[in-house]
Amino acid sequence: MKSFINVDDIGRLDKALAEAMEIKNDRFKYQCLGKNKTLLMIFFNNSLRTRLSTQKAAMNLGMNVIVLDVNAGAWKLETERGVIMDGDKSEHLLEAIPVMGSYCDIIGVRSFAGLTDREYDYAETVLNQFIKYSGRPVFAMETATVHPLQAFADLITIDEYKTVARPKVVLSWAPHCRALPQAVPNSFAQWMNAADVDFVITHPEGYELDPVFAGGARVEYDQMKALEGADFVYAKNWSCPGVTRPDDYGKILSRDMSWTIDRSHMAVTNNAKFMHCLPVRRGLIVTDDVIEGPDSIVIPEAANREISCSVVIRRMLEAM
Ligand code: AN0
Ligand code: CP
Repeated sequence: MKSFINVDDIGRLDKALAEAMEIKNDRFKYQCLGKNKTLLMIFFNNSLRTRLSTQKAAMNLGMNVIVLDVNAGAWKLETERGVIMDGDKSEHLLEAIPVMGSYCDIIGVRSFAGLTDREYDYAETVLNQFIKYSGRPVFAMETATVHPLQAFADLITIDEYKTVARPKVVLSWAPHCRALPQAVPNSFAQWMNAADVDFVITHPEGYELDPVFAGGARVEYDQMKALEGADFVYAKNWSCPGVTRPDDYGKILSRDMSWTIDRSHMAVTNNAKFMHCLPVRRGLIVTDDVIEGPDSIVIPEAANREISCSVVIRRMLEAM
């Protein structure tokens, strides 16, 4: 595997899930595979889970790991071409990328959407420059439009916790005080569309996800109706994807607190499990009692990030 961005990159999901279980049962089974190989993780944005789980996965596979927080000590990087660099940015990404590639064997990139220029974000400009100029296999650790390590971990978690062969999975928008990217819901929709589940998305008008990711999924604008009989409730906020309202790309369109997942929402489900990628703001996305309740699986969900990442890095190492 040369890059890990979309669900297609992982191939058959049943095979990927079997590999995930194999690694979960013996995390150090392939600890010789990464000997003398180096993973470089590059963060343009904050992280807790991705940083720790990716490092752990690489260490399980015997790799060395280097982490670069671009905003904490590195030269400020220019990402646009054709600019006169007389501002605060000392180095261009187009030199920095091949230099970084020369010190490692695999690169993970976290680079969120700027949420001001839809075309720039949805072209995955930064990620594609890493793919083009690093000379290394590259995986997304949440980029402008995707978070595949999260979606894969979510799929593993749903597979572990499902009580029926084809569970009903509901992705529900929920309110938030800041404009957030669409990467998590995009990837979750893409992976759920590929998985054997009954998938429904619910959100207020204007929050329609890009059909490249969500195409084919059922959208139900009545949140309570969508949640009826759900086996999994996957809550997430995202800002306007600019699909039905191009001028509002990246904006907050609704602060409707009736969308916050509380006990009354969970009551209409089929004893659904509650999921969220974390970090989550209580009182906005979900109430304390729901996230602390017996049906909340956010912690095992986060723990599965180590597993999804192990499968991905293992595949990349084996392809070298
Ligand atoms: C990010 C987001 O919504 O994309 C990261 C989630 C994994 N969340 C925040 O910025 C709070
Ligand atoms: N879920 C997730 O990617 O969390 P972090 O932003 O903490 O890495």
